[in-house]
Amino acid sequence: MITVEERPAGAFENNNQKPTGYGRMLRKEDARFIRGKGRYCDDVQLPGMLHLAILRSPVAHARIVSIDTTAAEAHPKVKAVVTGAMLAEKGLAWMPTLSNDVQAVLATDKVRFQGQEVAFVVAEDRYAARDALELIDVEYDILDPVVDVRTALDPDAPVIRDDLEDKKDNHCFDWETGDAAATEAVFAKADVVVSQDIVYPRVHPAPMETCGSVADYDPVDGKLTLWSTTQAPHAHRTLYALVAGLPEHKIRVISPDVGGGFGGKVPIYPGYVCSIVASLVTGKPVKWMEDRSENLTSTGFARDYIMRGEIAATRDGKILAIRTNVLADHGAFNGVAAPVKYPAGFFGVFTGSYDLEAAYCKMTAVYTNKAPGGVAYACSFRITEAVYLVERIVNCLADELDMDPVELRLKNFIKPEQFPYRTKTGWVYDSGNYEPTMRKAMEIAGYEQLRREQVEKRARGELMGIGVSFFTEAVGAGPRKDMDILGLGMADGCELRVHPTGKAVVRLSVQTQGQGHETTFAQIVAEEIGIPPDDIEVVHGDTDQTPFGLGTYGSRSTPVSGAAAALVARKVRDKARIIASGMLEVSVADLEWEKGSFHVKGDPTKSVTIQDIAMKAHGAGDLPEGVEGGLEAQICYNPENLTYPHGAYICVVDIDPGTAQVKVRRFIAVDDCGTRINPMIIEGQVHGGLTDGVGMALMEMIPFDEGGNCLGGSLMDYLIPTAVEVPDWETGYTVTPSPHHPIGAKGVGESATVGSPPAIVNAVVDALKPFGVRHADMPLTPSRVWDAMRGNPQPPI
Ligand code: MCN
Ligand code: CUN
Repeated sequence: MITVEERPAGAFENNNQKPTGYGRMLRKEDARFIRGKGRYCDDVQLPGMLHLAILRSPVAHARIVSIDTTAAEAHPKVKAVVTGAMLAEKGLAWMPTLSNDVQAVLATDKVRFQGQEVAFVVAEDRYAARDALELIDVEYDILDPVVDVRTALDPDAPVIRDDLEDKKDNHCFDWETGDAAATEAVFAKADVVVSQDIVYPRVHPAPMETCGSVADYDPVDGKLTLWSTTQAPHAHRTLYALVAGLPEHKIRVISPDVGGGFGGKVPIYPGYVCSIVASLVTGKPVKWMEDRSENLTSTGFARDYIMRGEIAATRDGKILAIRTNVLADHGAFNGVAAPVKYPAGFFGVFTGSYDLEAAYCKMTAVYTNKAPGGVAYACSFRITEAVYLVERIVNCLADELDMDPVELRLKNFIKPEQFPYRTKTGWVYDSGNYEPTMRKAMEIAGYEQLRREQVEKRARGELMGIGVSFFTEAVGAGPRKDMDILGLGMADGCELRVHPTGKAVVRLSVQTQGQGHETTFAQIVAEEIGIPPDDIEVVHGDTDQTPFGLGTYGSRSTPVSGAAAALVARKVRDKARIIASGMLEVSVADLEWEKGSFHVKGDPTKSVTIQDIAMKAHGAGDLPEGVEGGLEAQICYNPENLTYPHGAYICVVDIDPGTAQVKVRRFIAVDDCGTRINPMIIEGQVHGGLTDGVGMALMEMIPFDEGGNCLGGSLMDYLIPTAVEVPDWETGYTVTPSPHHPIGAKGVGESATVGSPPAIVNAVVDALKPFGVRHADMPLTPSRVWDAMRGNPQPPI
């Protein structure tokens, strides 16, 4: 990998040493992962554990006439067979989703998507459970499916959600933001208006580990322990308390090592609830683990937006307004989109990084007979779609004005002195300094040289394209006054205990799925308190062991929990200072902190280390008056605002004119996530996100046939990128700290997934300019690029 970056000040004491705070440091958790010692949900084995398999609907839309479970029940290894009707008797057939919708745990009346949960079998082993599924006889009365989102609202379209009272059509929700009239007025006076239909196809997070759970209900003490592949253990626990009616303190949710989440493990899936029910019914621990095709066909999908983007500008390239109309496919149930007040997630930041006069968005979300959509997938809650829209439409404008796409962006960026910047849709960007980030990307890319190379290649008939994108994200949901999930405010707790020997344990409410929290959170605490990161244990993913908080998604861990970790460490340091003043017999004001120790001002020889203080705090002997023993603190952090990282991406592609195959030759990513805790982990996050972007731009899409059959149910049909399809990433960075975050850090986990697809598509469209191509939709597979070259770029849906 090629990395262009200076070493941040203070990152290393010297090259051979580990950082005592921020800086490059190998991931602590990797010691167990690379030795095969990770402990995932499927590794949980309990005595007497049974196995659960789910019978799924083979059709997209049908009334359930009857279910006969007799043969399955007679299977010698089967312990229980449960249907929706049986759950309905206990009031458990439906569950609330995290987006204020309801979803069937097991279908009772109708099935609403192919792959929907219809019944489950609990058996002695996984194979018997699967075999017994085939013995269940379900009679379906097939109904017409609603597959095409464009016709879902037609008056004669079958109503999918007739379970909802008064539901007469397939409307999921309507949402608008910005000022329609003001935007119309600006459009009316603009010299240039460009509009473009843009599709963001349905894709799947496809994590390496599928979803699953092990439920263990102990009828004696009434306690339920649930190991589950969740990104948000505390929020899930509260929901289980609400759904199952179990007291919350008797539920323990453990999210062990998670093999990738990417947003797909935020929702509560029926399977989790089924395993709980199964354990309640059998009195035994019960494991449910999806197979790959179940994961690909029935867990949450992402994107699926059909957007019309319109942009108004002056002839000399001042962008005046952006308007968009979106048709959103949410599938049969609205799983999770974002905090409850934001039905369309944070799509509201579709105004991008530009200073506009007006903006307006109207969205119509509909139900279709597909698996629940709207799930977050490395998206910062729909910012992926917003960034794609604005970065494509700005490129279309550059085309129309015959202006260089970088020049157009530079001309319209929000200026550094305008921050905090309130967008025309009401978001307040905390900080940003866009031009240096853009210039850095151009410098790494050798932008001018690339353009010259392109001219030469074009003259020879070669297809080379250069694509640019610039994004601003909104991550770190969010201020609890504005944001909640089912009434739970989006704050996060953190606890820090320093043991007598000076080693520490920090307990988080967020849950890593590969982001390296066990390392970076130790580094945050280390930076504040001077205990080496290796001496700080990070505990997370267990509701019995960690304070309440809403979990990891929307790149919120660093913005919210990271802030909590820094502040809790400062609290401990404040206490340590008082104890140190007693030890050194000076007043608190006469002490100076130098990472890891306090010394008397003017006399560095008189000092005590944090380890000395920890022993003193727990030891015999007097402490300063009013100081309780121990060295620990806890906090619940409620962010003041979101953080707004940004980045400039440049992609270079070559297209084979004979096969229409796109090759990403170079990709330059300059990210600004404020203060950088561990640059190596940040780069890893960026590399992963860029790879995701290549997948979405060039190969990934989950299509459905007319009958509503999912055509992307295996990794043979749903292509995901490998090392072969991606270039050596070239990364760089700038640092614009967040003014309201205690250490100035912004999130970065989703930045590259958000920012890369438009850069790649812009590059492909740029390469196809000689064919008069103005736009082509993802995924830009060879056949779609071939069609584009022949002037026939049809939308993928
Ligand atoms: N980091 C840092 N300095 C910063 C910002 C972040 O060193 N200024 C570090 C963090 O401390 C953390 C990592 O980078 O170790 C990502 O931090 P952050 O941006 O806060 O994101 P989260 O930890 O909240 O992770 C969530 C984000 C999301 S929403 C998706 S989706 C995604 C992603 O992370 N899923 C992932 N990255 C993933 N990476 C892996 N391996 N697996 C997933 O499922
Ligand atoms: Cu948008 S996917 Mo991540 O928020 O878990």
